[in-house]
Amino acid sequence: MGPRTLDQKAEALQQLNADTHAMDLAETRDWLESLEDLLHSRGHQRVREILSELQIHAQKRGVALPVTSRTPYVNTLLAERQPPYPGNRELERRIKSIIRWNAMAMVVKANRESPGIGGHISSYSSCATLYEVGFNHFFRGPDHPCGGDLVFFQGHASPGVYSRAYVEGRLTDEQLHNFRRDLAATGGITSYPHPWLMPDFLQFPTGSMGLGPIMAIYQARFIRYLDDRGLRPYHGQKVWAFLGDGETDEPESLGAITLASRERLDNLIFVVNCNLQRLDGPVRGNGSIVQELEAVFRGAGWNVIKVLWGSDWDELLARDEDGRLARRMGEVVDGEYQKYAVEGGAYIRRHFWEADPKLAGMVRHMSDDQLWRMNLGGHDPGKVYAAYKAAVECIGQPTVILARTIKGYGLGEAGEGKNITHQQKKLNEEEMLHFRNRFRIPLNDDEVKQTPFYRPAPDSPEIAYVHDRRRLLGGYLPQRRTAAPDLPMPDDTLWDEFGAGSGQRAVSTTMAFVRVLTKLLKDKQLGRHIVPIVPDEARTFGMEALFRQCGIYSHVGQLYEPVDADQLMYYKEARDGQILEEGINEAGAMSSYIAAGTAYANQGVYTIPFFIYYSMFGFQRVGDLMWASADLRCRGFLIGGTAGRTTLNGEGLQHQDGHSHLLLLPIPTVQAYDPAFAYEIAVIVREGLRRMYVQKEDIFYYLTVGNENYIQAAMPAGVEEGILKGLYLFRPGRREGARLGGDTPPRLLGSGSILNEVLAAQQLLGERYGIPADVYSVTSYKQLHRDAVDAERHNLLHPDEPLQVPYVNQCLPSDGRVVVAASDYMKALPLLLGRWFGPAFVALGTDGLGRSDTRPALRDFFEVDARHIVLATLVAMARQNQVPADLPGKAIRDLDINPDKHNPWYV
Ligand SMILES: Cc1ncc(C[n+]2csc(CCOP(=O)(O)OP(=O)(O)O)c2C)c(N)n1
Ligand SMILES: [Mg+2]
Repeated sequence: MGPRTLDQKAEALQQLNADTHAMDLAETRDWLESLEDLLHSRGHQRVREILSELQIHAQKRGVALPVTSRTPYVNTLLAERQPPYPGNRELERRIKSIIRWNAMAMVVKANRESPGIGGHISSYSSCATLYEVGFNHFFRGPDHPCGGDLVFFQGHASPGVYSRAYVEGRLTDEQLHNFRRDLAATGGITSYPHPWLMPDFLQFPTGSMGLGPIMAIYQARFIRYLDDRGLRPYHGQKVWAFLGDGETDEPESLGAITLASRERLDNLIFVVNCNLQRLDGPVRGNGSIVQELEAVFRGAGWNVIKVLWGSDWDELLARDEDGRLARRMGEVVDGEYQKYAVEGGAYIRRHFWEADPKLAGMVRHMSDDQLWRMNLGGHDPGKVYAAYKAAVECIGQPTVILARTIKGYGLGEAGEGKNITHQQKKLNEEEMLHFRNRFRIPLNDDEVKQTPFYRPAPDSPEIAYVHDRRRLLGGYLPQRRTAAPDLPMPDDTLWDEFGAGSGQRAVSTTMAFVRVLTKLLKDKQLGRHIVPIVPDEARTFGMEALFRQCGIYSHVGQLYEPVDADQLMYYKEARDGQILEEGINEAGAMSSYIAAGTAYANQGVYTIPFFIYYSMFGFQRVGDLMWASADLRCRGFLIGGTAGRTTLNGEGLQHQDGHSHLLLLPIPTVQAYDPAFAYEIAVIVREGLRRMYVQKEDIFYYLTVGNENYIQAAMPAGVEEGILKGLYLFRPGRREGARLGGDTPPRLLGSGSILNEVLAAQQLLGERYGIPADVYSVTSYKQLHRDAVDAERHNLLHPDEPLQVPYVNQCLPSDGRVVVAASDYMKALPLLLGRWFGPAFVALGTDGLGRSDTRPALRDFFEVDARHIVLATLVAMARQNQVPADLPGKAIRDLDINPDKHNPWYV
């Protein structure tokens, strides 16, 4: 008989559920016991194999398994396997406290004396242990037999780095006192790491977030490249990148992590300081940044080590047999964790532990204060040491350490864990006393008011320990050294062919450049130091012959037979390949360029990068990396291919670069050129090699090259200096037989392939109007502009001395002759020199969004073709009364120009 009432039915159902539940539990227990047996008898590897088999089987039977690359919210490394700590914990704690004090004092003092000068206290406060364990036990200095590690410190944690150097005796009181006062008479130390401002000290500028991580990845890969190519043997040097959890929001931070795992870069270690906060507030208030990053990195194939809980938690976690505590840890969102740091023990008990009576029971014996003080993994040297040790011992994978910390650790009321903490720059007296007490700094109350820097006596155990540790590890860090063996320059004959011109053959400047590069690569001595870098554009630039000649770098060689193996120019990958083919990835390619261009400082060897890319996707796309390369004192050649808004014709729109020469203007170290002919390229590259690798100037070169084929002229005599300075007379107009303007021949200026339009205009002016015009090639507006403003500045500051005449006016005196400049870049580029070109000056350029069409149509549209150059010349001459006033009007009809045509500036 079945149950009759509703109550009875419910009761029966409950009983059934209870039975099923009990069965489930028993079954789960059985499985777990089997697993335990297996683990015991056969070990980890066998357990992994069985689980993998089970997974495959379940999948075959159609059981959808959740795909997850997250593990529970606990430490990755087991407490019972934690290695013993090799250092003196008590001494290290005292040293770290002193470093914390000075880092804080540096910022507080600076802001007391110069309100608004800025600086950061809370970031270093959170990562002090992460740095100190590294300094005491891991970071190898430059004298280590394995070569010094390269450490990318978080830019705004620099007070901590300075403070350690102060304790080491490498920085003075005075320098600390002048933190963020670069211009102080007695010398200061700079806000963010900067190799120009502290050239013997700082290696990597990390002030712009996201660039450190991506540069670190390519740096680690470049170390492999140098080894594989026999340029510098690898002895275990590591690249450490410290970054903030907020910093991982930047696409550059995570955008290249798959390269690191694909290339098995076990010489790379990321340490993400997961203090759960960025500038404004929580990084993932409603989620978990640690879990998110774990999934991302694990999915990308990295070795992920979570360092979340300090040893205070070990015992509780060991008692957590049913995984309740771990589950609870994983439930709490970051915004709530942040609140625990601020609110204290009673709050933690109520909101964390009492969410589950069994958990509440686990900590009943503990006081609120004890609950609050339970340390996090990133503040526990034992946990951090274990993670670093596992990271440096990891083989075949890069490692990321996700370490939980508290932002503003130790600041107490002044900002520990608070949303305002990032901006905290001042501490009042009470807060300072609290800091002193918390870190037991041996200063009395009166001294604290003065906030002195504190360094124990040279013979103190602390100072002895600091020096001992660094001695064992191979010297102090950070440190920047620039000793590299000199490079042999190619024989002068290498350049000869470029002066001869191309005869009857139409050739583009891109082809000419590739020829220069090919010859350099073949040079017996210099060739191997050259690093060609392309972001999937080698064929675009006609460089495919280099694939075979030099090989494409691949650490594993070529594991397949390429489809074009039977052809001469097949796609050859090789372990000693020279070309870095970075894929469609300008940011990565630029990071490789930086690694190669700074190898003289970071690897003790000169390598010469030639990074060739679509010019549109350079300064515009990865401009901040280009700025960073200047900060880094990087040397090398950037080659902007398919340049010029009308020279790259059909491609149109987002590909057409009419402004890269403007975008680079702010970068002081770039020498920029828009060459028209092969010989100009040869002269510029040759000089670049000389200045960067013989004279050792920390500059770099940018050359735009075009894909328009035309006859490459032979080099006129004596123009080298002009090419380098930015301007020279290429073809004077024929004065004899002139009908107009014979006394005041106009000057026509052209650059890149637009020089051909200028030459055509010269011819038209002569043939149709009897006007002799002189044609100048402007190879660089930037060089001319800098020279002119330098002269102007000199004249301003030295009013009693004879006037310096800028180079542009030495060539083109302001004598009333008309100057018309035509460029394939925006008018603003020639207009830079407007003041020096005099009143009769007209700039023609390619302003506006691109269009796809033929070159003649585009040059008409943008008004930079020969006809428009002629018209501009006539108009300017008419204004100067050098030709009849009605001539321009006639010319408009003659030249078939529509005066009411669309203004290309507007779409
Ligand atoms: C590209 C860039 N954008 C913004 C900033 C300004 N900034 C400096 S520190 C910071 C917050 C950093 O947070 P996080 O990375 O979590 O570091 P934490 O200080 O918490 O360790 C911001 C937004 C910058 N330096 N670079
Ligand atoms: Mg942060």
